[in-house]
Amino acid sequence: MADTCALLGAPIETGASQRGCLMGPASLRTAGLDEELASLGWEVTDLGDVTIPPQAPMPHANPALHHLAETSAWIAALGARAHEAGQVADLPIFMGGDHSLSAGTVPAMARRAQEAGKPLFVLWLDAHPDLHTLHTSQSGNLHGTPVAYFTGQEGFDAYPPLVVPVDPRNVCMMGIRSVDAAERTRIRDIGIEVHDMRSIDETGVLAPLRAFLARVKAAGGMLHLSFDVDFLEPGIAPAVGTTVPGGATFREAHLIMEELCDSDLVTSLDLVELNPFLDERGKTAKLLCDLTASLFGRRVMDRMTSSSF
Ligand code: 5AB
Ligand code: MN
Ligand code: MN
Ligand code: MN
Repeated sequence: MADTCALLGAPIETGASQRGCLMGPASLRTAGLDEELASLGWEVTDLGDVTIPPQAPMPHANPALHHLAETSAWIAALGARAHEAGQVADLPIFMGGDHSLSAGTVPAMARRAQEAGKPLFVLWLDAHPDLHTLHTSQSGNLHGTPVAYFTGQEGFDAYPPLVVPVDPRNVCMMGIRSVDAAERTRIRDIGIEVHDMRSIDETGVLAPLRAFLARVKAAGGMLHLSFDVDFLEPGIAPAVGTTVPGGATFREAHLIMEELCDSDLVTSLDLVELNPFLDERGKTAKLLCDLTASLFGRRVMDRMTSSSF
């Protein structure tokens, strides 16, 4: 397992429908994320929070879009800082902030992988596929757009130019249970691997996860994990603005993290959509810390045999 990690705060909330995600990085720090990872033997560096200057409004053909100028500026600023974080640490952790931040972090990690001569794979744990372009979003909430952007779809003239796109066939989504019509069409057209909650009910999380990890390993790829709080069942993770019933359970989520840890393939992480304004006595922030600890090597018992990896 890699042994240096960096924390980078991305207090962006302009992509979400509700305010509060800007407190996400502070809440994760308060929950003790850095101490937790240090106790597992990681060398942890906190790089602080990214900021942007005030922006003038940016008009767009889709009048529904909210905060386009700010969100685009966040994406540009995060792209640069995320790439730097990926230079100083084996495993940078991007603490959100709403999910539009992945339009900055994922292309930065694709650039980092390209520099290492490797392809980037993305595991997307979310209730939503976040596959809108600026033209198809009906809500106008830009946290619904990052996957369409970083896979190089058209319709993003107002976002920073995309330097290294991610091959949509290298993206695997799990936990999906709320898909808009335009997103449904796009999933089919561009060939993203999607395991919706029905298929998780049928197969469990391990079989599709192991098949995807085998693909990453065979390609010699780097793996970015993007973890949206709404992947989880709302009862165990209430601190998110876009709850959808029927999410992953406590054990399903931990099992994914434990298996990812054993695979030793994860090279960067987004923790997104945590809205501490909606939390219950820090419950969601603590759960995110515990899940991250499982990914970084915390285990209840040592195992005599490792899994398939
Ligand atoms: B999240 C919805 N598809 O476009 C839209 O939380 C939801 O980052 C987007 O996954 C959810 O507004 C974005 C209805
Ligand atoms: Mn999302
Ligand atoms: Mn979501
Ligand atoms: Mn959300």
